[in-house]
Amino acid sequence: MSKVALITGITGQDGAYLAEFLLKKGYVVHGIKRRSSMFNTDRIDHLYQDPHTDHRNLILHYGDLTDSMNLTRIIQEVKPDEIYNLAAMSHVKVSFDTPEYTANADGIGTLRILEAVRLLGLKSRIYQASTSELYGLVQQVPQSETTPFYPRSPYAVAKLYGYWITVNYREAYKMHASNGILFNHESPIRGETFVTRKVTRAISRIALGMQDKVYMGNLASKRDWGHAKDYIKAMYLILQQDEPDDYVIATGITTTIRDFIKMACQEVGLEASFKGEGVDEVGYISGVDEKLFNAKVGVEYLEAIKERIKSGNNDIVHVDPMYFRPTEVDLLIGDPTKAMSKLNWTPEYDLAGLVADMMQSDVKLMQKDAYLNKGGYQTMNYFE
Ligand code: NDP
Ligand code: GDR
Repeated sequence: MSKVALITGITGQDGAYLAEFLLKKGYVVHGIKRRSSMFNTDRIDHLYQDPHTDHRNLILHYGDLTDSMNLTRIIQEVKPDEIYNLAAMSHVKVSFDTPEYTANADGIGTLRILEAVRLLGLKSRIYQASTSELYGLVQQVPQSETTPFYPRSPYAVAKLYGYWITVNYREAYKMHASNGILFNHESPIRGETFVTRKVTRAISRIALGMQDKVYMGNLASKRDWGHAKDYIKAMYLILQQDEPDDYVIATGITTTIRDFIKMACQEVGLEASFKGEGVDEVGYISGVDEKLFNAKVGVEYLEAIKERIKSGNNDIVHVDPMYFRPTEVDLLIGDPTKAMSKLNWTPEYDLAGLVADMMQSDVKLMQKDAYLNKGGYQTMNYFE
């Protein structure tokens, strides 16, 4: 008999990778997607199966983490062996604009799932998508399973409730419920308004001459970035353990946003430098490795870039305080020792590999946009 998994947030970055991973392992995968006025299944369309055919192993259900009855009915129908609760309003900055909704979806949403499993008397194992944002204001580094939490956003506070209600249901009702405290993880299908993807999209467009510059927020904050493909494997491993527990998943290496931008530029042969401080800081292209640029971007775009550098019109990054957060998380660096020893988890990608994967994908996407634009078709610009 195939194992049955239910993934909330299946249309998101992690949900899409996890669904593909579990399908390859022979699972029947059920996913909860939200009703939207437009199609919102781009990331899983390659896994889509016609609902009119028999023997599907990927089944989607309409639902929402704010709707208890909906969640309880789906869990009752599906009777999953494993539940991966990945759905969330996951943008830290946006959570300051929508704090109540974030608390409802990210905090109480977790309770709704735990309580549904308990009331239905199921033995489903539950994975809760906890986050390094719980650490917030720096108490100690590197951050491990024993580091105190100090959340710094409505998102992190909601996730704090999700974390502790998961621990509480595990202890109170002996449920197999675990937290993965995942540090930032990215990929070519990362949401476009998170910092890494915003950068890899913008640098690709700048290299292709489709955009002049990009406006960013705090360039000094530091993040421990891994690849989502590695991190979803940890989620799976956590639910395969005999005993439920909580694990930090991280790389142990931290990098500033500024250095991430430099790495993204380097990937396509552009040398980026920064001058100034705070809101006056500016990033500019100071050189080009022509061979690399031609290979990665295209020889037809080289002259324009060289001209920008020569003319001094070479600023590509400006700071706009609109992207600052009312309270920031300055430094994240995780200690994955427990996951490495107990789960036998090891990431395959390092940061350079992640940047290369994202840049390769975004350059290709933007080349397609450039081609469409030339043909007279308007493509989407994201300046958020
Ligand atoms: P995404 O933002 O890419 O995906 C979030 C998913 O949740 C989407 O499928 C979204 O649907 C869905 N969703 C949002 N609100 C609701 C709701 N009210 N009801 C049902 N579904 C909803 O996030 P990631 O894939 O990056 O992250 C997965 C989880 O892991 C999230 O809980 C996130 O907070 C957490 N996390 C992420 C980290 C990261 O670095 N990526 C690190 C640590 C934790 P739709 O597609 O319709 O918007
Ligand atoms: P984060 O990710 O808040 O860590 O949450 P994000 O990529 O949004 O920000 C990381 C850091 O970059 C700084 N920054 C900017 N961020 C955005 N989005 N846009 C900008 O223009 C910009 N400029 C600078 C931010 O201030 C911040 O310091 C992510 C989400 O996936 C959460 O759901 C998850 O829980 C955590 O990672 C771990």
